Amino acid sequence: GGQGRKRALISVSDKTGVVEFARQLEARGWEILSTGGTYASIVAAGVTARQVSDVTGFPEMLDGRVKTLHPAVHGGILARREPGHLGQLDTHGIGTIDLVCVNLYPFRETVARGAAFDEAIENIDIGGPAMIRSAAKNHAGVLVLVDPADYPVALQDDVSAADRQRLAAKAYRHTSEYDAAITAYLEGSSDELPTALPGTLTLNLSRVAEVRYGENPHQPGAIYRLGGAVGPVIDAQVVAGKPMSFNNYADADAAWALCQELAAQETQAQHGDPVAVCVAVKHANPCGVAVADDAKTAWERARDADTLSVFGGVVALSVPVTLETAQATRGTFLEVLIAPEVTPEAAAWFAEKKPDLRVLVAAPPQDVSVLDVRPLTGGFAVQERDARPWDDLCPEVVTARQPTDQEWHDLRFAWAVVKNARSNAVVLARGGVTVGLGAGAVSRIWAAERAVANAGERAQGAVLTSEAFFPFDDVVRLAASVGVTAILQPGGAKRDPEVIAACNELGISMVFTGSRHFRH
Ligand code: 93A
Repeated sequence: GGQGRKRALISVSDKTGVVEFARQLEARGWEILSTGGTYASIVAAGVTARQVSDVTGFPEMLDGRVKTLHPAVHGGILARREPGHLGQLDTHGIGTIDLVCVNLYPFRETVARGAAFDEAIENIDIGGPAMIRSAAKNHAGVLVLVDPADYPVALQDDVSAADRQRLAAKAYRHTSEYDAAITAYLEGSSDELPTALPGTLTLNLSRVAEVRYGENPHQPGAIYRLGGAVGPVIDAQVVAGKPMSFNNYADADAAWALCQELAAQETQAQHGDPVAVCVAVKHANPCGVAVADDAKTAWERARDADTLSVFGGVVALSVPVTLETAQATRGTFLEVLIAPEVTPEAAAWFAEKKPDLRVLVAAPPQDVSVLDVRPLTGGFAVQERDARPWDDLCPEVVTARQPTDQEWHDLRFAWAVVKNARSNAVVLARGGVTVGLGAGAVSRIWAAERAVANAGERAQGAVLTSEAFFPFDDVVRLAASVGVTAILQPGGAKRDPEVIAACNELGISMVFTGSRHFRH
């Protein structure tokens, strides 16, 4: 029976801290069961242990594919700690297992170092996840450990029910992420294994800049750096103008991110010919975006896209700002201008003519993984930033009419803009310039109405993009009534057939991307 010594089963690929942990368990009177490699390491360090094969009565088989998949193991883990189940264990001579310490074959690591298919498959752990899931199911009676960081918890005299449940939840997260990595590999997206977010984020924050106040004068604020990261805006060089404000940082970051994304996309679309992209942002939303052959034209087009909203805006340019471009900003009140370079003449002109304008030279690009963090009272919601490029999509034309080449170009341009606007968002664009934007609307038709009103006459021949699907055909009908000729949206709504039928009836092209881009 299992009523005597407590028993721990230890089977780990990552052997970090395991010897010390086993030693501590032994000192506390635990019996230790272990699989081949783990057994060898802990016994070599002088800790007493028993082989699992000794308990199952079976040797490890099939090159290790079957080591722990046995009733003597799973019975010992899964039995409820009550007479009925314990009696059955006794009948079969099975002892309870009260602690399961397992981490899995290094599948991700094996794939990441470019191993061959067969080796990747061999690194799919079966017995490990089975034990983890068994122990997590029976966490009322069994401790489950999948992370060396949790070993100390298990050495406490009494582990609380809340801690047991937390460890169980962590265990299922561990196995589900493991399966997600295998799924991604087998689906053929091996170079994009989901870099899952860790269970605990250690945030090393250091203050990089002071601001007078936060979003409003009554709110204290400051700017922090995460770890040792270098950011294009937080580390930008301010070559002219007043100190940056809290809102300036936020808007400049948004403007720069979209500007860089579009510049990369448009340069590729032009087969490597350099292009100039200009993004004007107001309150974190793009208000005018344009691509052109040179900086001055890009700026003028972005400005003229919405002459009203650009007032007090934050502007990013993807190419160096020369005196000529600087002078073209005369007559427009701007808060911030950010570019990869500002010539000395341009900087001098700004300093003299627009002393309040903050002129920033963005810090050179760094390979920083960008987490998207939203404040929650008492914490944060954290996700990877939506950095999906156009090439990731499989756009599908769902209408009789195909978009023209120019429309395709505009759809792709407007797609980059709409996914960088607050949901619900609709963007109208034509000839590489946004002509109407509706962002941050609480219904899709309102976003579309805003964009169409913005565009006025310019909607004629424009394309329309939406970051999420159309629940009804109303946006299509509105778009057609003002002369829009092509629409791009994720698709996937219940009424897609009605939406497509409306396009066909009205002679509009529609492209489905299959990819939603909420940004709240
Ligand atoms: O090949 S398995 O899926 N079959 C099993 O029965 C099994 N039991 C434990 N892999 C199995 N394990 C895994 O072996 C554990 O998850 C752990 O990662 C590894 C430890 O093996 P060793 O102790 O021999 O180094």
